[in-house]
Amino acid sequence: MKIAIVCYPTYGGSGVVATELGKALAKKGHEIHFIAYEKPARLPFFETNIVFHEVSFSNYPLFAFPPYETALAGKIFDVVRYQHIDIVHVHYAIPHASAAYLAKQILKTNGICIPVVTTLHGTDITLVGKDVTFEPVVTFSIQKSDGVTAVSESLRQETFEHFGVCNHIEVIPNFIDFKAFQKFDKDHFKKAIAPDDEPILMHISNFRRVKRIEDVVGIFHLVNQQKKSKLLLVGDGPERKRAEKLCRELSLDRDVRFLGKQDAIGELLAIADVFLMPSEKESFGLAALEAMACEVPVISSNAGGLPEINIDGETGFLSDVGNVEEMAKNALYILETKERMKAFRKAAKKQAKTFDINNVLPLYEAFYQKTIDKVKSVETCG
Ligand code: GMT
Repeated sequence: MKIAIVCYPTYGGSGVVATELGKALAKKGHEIHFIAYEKPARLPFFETNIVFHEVSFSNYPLFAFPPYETALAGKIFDVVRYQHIDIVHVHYAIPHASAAYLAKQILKTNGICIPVVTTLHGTDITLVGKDVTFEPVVTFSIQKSDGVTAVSESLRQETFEHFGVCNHIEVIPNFIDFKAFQKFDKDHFKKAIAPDDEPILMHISNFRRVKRIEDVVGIFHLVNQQKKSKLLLVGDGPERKRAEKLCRELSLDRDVRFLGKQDAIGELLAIADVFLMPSEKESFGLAALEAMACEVPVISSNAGGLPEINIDGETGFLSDVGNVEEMAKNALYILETKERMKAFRKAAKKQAKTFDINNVLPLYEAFYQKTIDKVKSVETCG
């Protein structure tokens, strides 16, 4: 199949899922065309069967806001028409789904029927998409997509509850590539961070408000009072400054390290003992799954799709959003004995295995084929 994938080029979330999906499909022989405003972070310099198309345009002084959606629709049109694409798959509804709809209509006037699949990822539904300005456009473009997928059952339900859509939404969960995420041997690195063999707690995110970084610091503060530990914070974003200030106020700066944006996530997770994800909202929690694949138990909130990944009392623990005391208590419980730690690590990996990319990839391929067949049977173009 020739597949155009529209995504954000960012370090985490939907951009990572889209890139890893495209890379895996390319390895299976599909021809993948990425469309984004920058080369996606996890896209290598060159890979067989992969082409990157940058959405770029010269701005004009009249535009206070560059018309990105129009430029994207134009780029989708161009790629589909001249690369003879079979299906367009957009990740994150805003503004990708509506841009794809516009491109689809233009292509129709050129005699080309292009099927469009939209994957809903999280904040496009649970946060940004609910904004009164975006809501009607999100609803419309979901309804007009030929196929819609959501990354968790929770997100699917929330889409039905908050948007007046009645189309079928297929749940295709996020996935993990065990070649990149497994427990690598990084003992020298662990020693450098925790010379006295202190447990290492880790958090990885884009440091947005929704991630509740202050809770991450709060949990660590309580754990550290009982058991000398280290906290590694990976990623960057708007809340980092506040978190740094909080660490200074709590005199934690010697035990907390901010590592900023990192590429080798699997290698960092190799030295972690507990992963923290106390998010306010989390449609899936890909970073938690990556941690589990690296045998790191997860202390998380019970928001959104997290209970679909993290099994309470087995692969880690779930608590109500904001219950920092309970989260700290649970982290200490896991860390209490080597045997307990081992059991949680084993269960985390076992659960992560159910999201192996080799199980999830065929679900996408089948969904593409079903969508192509549906469009062929109902639309007449050219
Ligand atoms: O808000 C983010 O963390 C980024 C966002 C995205 O779409 O880029 O992440 C969402 O998609 C991820 C991949 O499907 C999910 O693992 C995250 O849970 C989800 N984030 C939220 O729901 C907050």
